[in-house]
This record gives sequence, structure tokens and C-alpha cells, in this order.
Amino acid sequence: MADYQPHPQHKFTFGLWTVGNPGGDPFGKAVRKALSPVEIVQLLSEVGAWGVNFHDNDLVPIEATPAERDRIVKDFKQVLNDTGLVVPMATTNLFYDPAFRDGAFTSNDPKVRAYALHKTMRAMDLGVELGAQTYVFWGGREGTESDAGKNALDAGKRFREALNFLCEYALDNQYDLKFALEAKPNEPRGDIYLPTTGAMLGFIATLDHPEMVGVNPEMAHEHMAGLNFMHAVAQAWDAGKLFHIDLNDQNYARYDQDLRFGSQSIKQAFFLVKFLEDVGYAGARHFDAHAYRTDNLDGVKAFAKGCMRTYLVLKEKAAQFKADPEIQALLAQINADDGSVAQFSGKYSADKAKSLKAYEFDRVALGQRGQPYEQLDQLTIDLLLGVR
Ligand code: DIG
Ligand code: MN
Ligand code: MN
Repeated sequence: MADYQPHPQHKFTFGLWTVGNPGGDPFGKAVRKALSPVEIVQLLSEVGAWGVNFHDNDLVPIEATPAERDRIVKDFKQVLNDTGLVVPMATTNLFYDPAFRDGAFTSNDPKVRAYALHKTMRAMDLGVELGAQTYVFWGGREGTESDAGKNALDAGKRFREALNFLCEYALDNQYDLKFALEAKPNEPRGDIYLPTTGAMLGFIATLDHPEMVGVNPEMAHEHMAGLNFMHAVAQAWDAGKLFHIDLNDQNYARYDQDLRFGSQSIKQAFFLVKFLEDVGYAGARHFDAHAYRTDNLDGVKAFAKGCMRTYLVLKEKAAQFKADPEIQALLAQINADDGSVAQFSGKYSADKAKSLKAYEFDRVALGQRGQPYEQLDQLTIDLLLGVR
């Protein structure tokens, strides 16, 4: 039995805004003292995280003077040095300030669109200065509450123009940065453009530098859209675009809950961890989540430890699944192939099509082949419940 203790090789990361979340919500004010970035890094070091991520204004307040910025960055670098934590990812807050209330890159106001580029370039500089190699774009305000006022085609063109510009900025400055686009279907009321990971994958293909751009799927956001998170991640992986991942948990079809990883949808979390471990995903396991509003600082630490512990428990369950003889025997039976149609697989040829069209199938027999999924799924449940 493993000890489920996090180690750097697990690459567990948290954003400053996650364990630093003071517990405010749309219907209640903060319940916990605000922690400084230095205090947050010290907390993450204490619980065993490998890295810390940030939005520009999580670290440097939007009103900070250049001198204040420099001091904050200096103190942050010092605590990173003291604790050994790294900064794998950075991102821009293009959603909190009122300037972005009609969007940032997709705003109808060209001055806001220009300001969003200005702010993002400076935030990229900060992220690179602190070692980030992945840059996330989450368009929290890139959407509409009424489609009367914004042309969806213009919005897509504006977003594309902004990303093309920023890819060129990264190239021009020899930044070793990969961009990761994060989808979300809606905010409390509005509809966000490019609402799912699948939509983002389609959009990336329209960019000038698609090779620089991937996705940052988030479990809560795909669940909000009623989707299977592991399937979205598998599509991203298949496309070579899984550049980052946001792990948390979420009831289906609810507003973004950003719950502790594995606290709600244990089976979905298992199949996600199994997928990442099966394919050898080597990126950061980023927990974009926060503690219950009911908890104080000890609860925040328990939250962070719980995210990592559950990942490691499920990683062990995935290894048990692979080693379980009964499960593996069922999988062999399920995937049995008598080779009788092997000549039809693979690339097209006119001869292949001709002989396949002429081939005599026993359709009735095809329909009589059942699959033992009930038995297999119960074995999976037994595994997850710890009775196997
Ligand atoms: C919301 O899930 C978004 C923001 O927290 C942030 O921009 C991004 C980074 O993971 N996730
Ligand atoms: Mn979220
Ligand atoms: Mn996220």
C-alpha cells in the first residue's frame, strides 16, 4: 500500500487563487483572511505541492506601482527559491476588472481589445520571468448575455486576431511558451464563446501558429456542459494538444463549483487518472479548485492535501485495474478478434472496398454477441470501493 504522499515527481500544482481563495461568493463575503503570495507558496510547500501558478493580478495587484511590482516579484522569487516550488504556468486576469465587463479580446470596444493585448503581453513577460512554459487563456468574459449586441463571427475573428498577435509576440521575444486554451460553457448567466474543449480544438486549427496552441481542459467545465471529461481529454491527447489540465470536481449541469478533486464524481475521476497514467501524461496535475466556504485555514490545507491524496489513491487503483487478472481476462474477451475481417482494416483501396461490399456478413450473429460490461463495471466499482 502506497503512502499517498505527494512528491515533486507527481507534478502537483495549484494556482495562487485556489488555496488563496478567501471564501467569498456571489451571495456571501470572504470568510478567511487573505493570504499573501508568499504565504500561499509556503502553504503549498507545507502540503507537498510541486508548483504554483498565477494570474498576473494574483501576484501583482492591478493598481501596483512599478516599484511595488518589483518588490512583490523579488519576494516571490525568494520564497520560490526557499521552498523549491516552480512556476509551470501563468495566465492573465481578463475577467475581474470592470474594463472587461463586455469581454476582453472579443469586446465591442477596440480600446478594451487593445488594452487586453497590452495587459496580456505584460503578464506573459511576468510569467516567463518566473519560469512559466505554459500560458493559459480562459475567456471568462468572452461571451454574451444577449446575442443582440455582439456578432458571433466578429467575436471569433477578434479572438483569433488576438491569439495570432500574441503567438507572434512570444516568437518575437523567443519565449519558450505554449498556449493552452481553456473552455467553459458559461458564467453565472452569460454564454461563453468556444464553450467546450472540443470547440477549442476546432478553433486552434484556424490560427496562424496552431503548433504553439493547445488546450487546458477543466473537469468542472466539461461537466457543466454535461460531457464526459475523460473523452474530452482523450480527444485533446489524440490531437497532441493536451498542453495542461485543470483538475477539480463538479456536479453535472451546475454553475462552476471547482470542488476538491475526486470529492463528487469518483468514477469519472478514476477513469481520468487511469487515462493520464495509461498514456504517460508528463505534464502538471493542476488543481483549479478551492476549499468549502465553511472551512478555515486548516480546511484549506486539508483541501489541498485531499486533491493530491485522491489522485494518488486513484493512480494506485488504476495500477490494480491493469494487474487484476479477472478484469484483464474480461478485457481480452471483450476485445477478442478472430481475424476474419482483418483484410478490410486500414487504409482505403478500390479492391478492398470492392471485396468488402461483396463480403457476406451474418448480421443476426453480429447482434447476438453480448459484452460483459456489467460484470466488468462491477469489478471496477469493487476496486474503487476497496473490496477487491
Ligand atoms: C477558471 O477555471 C480558470 C481561471 O481560474 C484561470 O484563468 C484558469 C487557469 O487554470 N482556469
Ligand atoms: Mn472552474
Ligand atoms: Mn480552470
